[in-house]
Amino acid sequence: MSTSIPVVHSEEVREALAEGRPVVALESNVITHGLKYPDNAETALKVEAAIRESGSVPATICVEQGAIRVGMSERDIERFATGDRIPKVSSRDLPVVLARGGQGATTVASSLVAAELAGIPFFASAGLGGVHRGAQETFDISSDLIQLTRSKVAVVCAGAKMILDLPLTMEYLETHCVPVVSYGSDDFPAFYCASSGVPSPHRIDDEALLAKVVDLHWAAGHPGGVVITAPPRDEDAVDHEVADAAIREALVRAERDGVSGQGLTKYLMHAVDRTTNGRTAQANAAVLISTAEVGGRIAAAHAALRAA
Ligand code: PSU
Ligand code: MN
Repeated sequence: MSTSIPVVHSEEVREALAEGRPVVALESNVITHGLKYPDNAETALKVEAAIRESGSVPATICVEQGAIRVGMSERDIERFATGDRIPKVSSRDLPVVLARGGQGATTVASSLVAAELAGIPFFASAGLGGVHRGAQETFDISSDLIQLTRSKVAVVCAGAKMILDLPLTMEYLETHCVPVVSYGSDDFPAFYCASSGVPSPHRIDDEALLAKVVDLHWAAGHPGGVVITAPPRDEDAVDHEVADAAIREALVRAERDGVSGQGLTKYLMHAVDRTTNGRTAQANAAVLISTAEVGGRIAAAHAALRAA
């Protein structure tokens, strides 16, 4: 007997997909490991509201009782936001957590696996994981990037997290044939900041054209995704020098404390939040909402394109 992955859609998401209405998938690791309570729960609900206002249906993803759940309820989100022992589940952890019948919060990488299995072609997040600074020595490259080469899901985000080496992250995406197209700016954004200083290979400000890019990439036979960036809004962005100084300090602290591996991203993000007195956490929450809104609009344009 062949094994299939248990995927449980919420009723709202199942109906939307059956009717060809646009759906945007979302990760849950940002709820459990990104923002702190109650900002995590409040932001997750605002992200869902922004997607609804843009004409799409949100589908926040998690693992519970050995199944991938696609579409968390408000109560599920509150449970995850307050639970302190919910593990981070990336792609490679997924079969282990599912086999054990466990629970987990999905990263970008495992959410892409889940979105493709669930039949959702769009995913939104504030920032991708990527090539960590010093990866030449540590080999620390987020499996978010590898999964982007394997799952047919378009990712709308404010670039990659600024704690990373963004030029190397861009090189990785180029080497692995992942299209990067920027919406609303000429440069690849840096999560907290509008620009990483790296120019984006393409800029398209038209949602319908972006939807066409996504389908043409897949029509060409590519097995992976497309990265569509949207910068943080001016009023949400953090000053580049302030963010950069806080990141450098966090990197020194991480090395001193011997932090590496799967806990590093969370450690660095929280250290930066403390140094900036919460200014970066605030930007993180705001950019989650603004990218979700853009993602919802592009997903809606994509659904209209497919229905035409
Ligand atoms: N910590 C945060 N915010 C996040 C993440 C961790 O403060 O958003 C996440 C995302 O879920 C992303 C993952 O997919 O970290 C990448 O982790 P890593 O670099 O270990 O692959
Ligand atoms: Mn890593």
